[in-house]
Amino acid sequence: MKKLLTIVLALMLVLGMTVNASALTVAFSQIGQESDWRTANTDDVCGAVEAEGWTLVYDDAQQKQENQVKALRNFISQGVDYILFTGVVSSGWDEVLKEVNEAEIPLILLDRIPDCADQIDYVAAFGGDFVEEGRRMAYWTANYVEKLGRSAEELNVVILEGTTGSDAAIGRAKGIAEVLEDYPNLKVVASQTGNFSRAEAQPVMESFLKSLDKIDVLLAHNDDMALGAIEIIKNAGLVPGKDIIIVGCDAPKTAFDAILAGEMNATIECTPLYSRFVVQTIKELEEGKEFDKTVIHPEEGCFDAEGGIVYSADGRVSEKAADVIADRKY
Ligand code: GYE
Repeated sequence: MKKLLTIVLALMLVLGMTVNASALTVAFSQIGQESDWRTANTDDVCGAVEAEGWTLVYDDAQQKQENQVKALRNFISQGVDYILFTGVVSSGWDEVLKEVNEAEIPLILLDRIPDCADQIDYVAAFGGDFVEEGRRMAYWTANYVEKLGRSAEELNVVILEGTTGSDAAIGRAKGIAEVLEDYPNLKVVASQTGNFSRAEAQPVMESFLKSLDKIDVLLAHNDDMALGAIEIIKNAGLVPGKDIIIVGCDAPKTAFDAILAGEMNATIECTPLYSRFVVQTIKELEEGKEFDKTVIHPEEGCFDAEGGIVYSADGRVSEKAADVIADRKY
C-alpha cells in the first residue's frame, strides 16, 4: 500500500511538472530561410523549445519586415509567454517592440539586434559580434597574404554584402573597412549585396568578373554567398581558393567541405546555435532570475586549411578545418 502511494505521488509529481512546463508558449519570429546558418538556427531553437515540452509558435517572415511586424502583433494577441525575435533589418522596430513591452511579454533578442534595443525592454539578448567578425575576415586575409609573400602586391578585393540594412551586414562591412584601412595594398574595387543567399550572390559575382580585369580576393559576408560565387568562378575558368582568395563567415559544415576541397580559404565563425542560451534563460526567468540588459556574444573561432593564421587584433590563431569538421554541429 505504501509502495503504491509512493508510485502515485511520484507520478503526480512528474505529471504536475510536465503540465507546468508545457503550459509555456514560446513564439519565435524568424527572418526566413536564406542560408545554411538560418536553417541551422531555426532547427536548433525550435527543436530545443519543443524538446522542453513547451508550445512553439513559429513564424517565417520570408525576409519581409512587414511580415515580422504582423507576426509580433499576432503573438501579442495570442498572449504567448515569451517572444524570441531577430530582425531582418536593424531599424523600424520601435513601435511594434513597444507594443510587446506594453503587453508585458518577456522579449528575448537573438542574432540581429534591433537598433532601438536601448529604448525598449528586453529580458536577455544573444547575438553575433558582427563588427568583430568583419575585422576578423580582413585580419585573416591580410595575414594570409603576408604568408603567401604577397604583401607588397596591390590586390583587388571584391565584397559580397549581406542583406542591406541588416545588423549583420552593416557590422561586417564596418569591421572589414576598419581593418583594411591599415592594409592599403588590399584595395576594395567592388562591393554589392548578395542578400546572404547563394542564388542571389551568383549574378553579382558574375558581374564582378565581367566588369573587373583582376580579382584577387573575395570577402563574402556569409559562406552561402562564397559557395555560390565559387561555382561562378569555376565557370569563368578560374581556380577558386588559388586565383581568388575566398573568405566567408558563419562556418557551417558546407564551408568546411569547400576548405577541405581547396576551393575556399577561410571562414570566420558565427554560431547559429542559440538554443542553449534560450532554454536556460527561460528556465531561469521562470525561477525569477533577472538578467542585465546587455547583448551577450558567444565565443567564436576561425577555420582554414592549414591553421596558424592570426585572425584578430588580440592574436587569436586559426584552427585547421580538417581537425574539427567531425564535431561540427551545423
Ligand atoms: O551570417 C547569415 C544569415 O544574422 C548572423 O544571417 C546572421 C546572418 C548569417 O543568413 O548567413
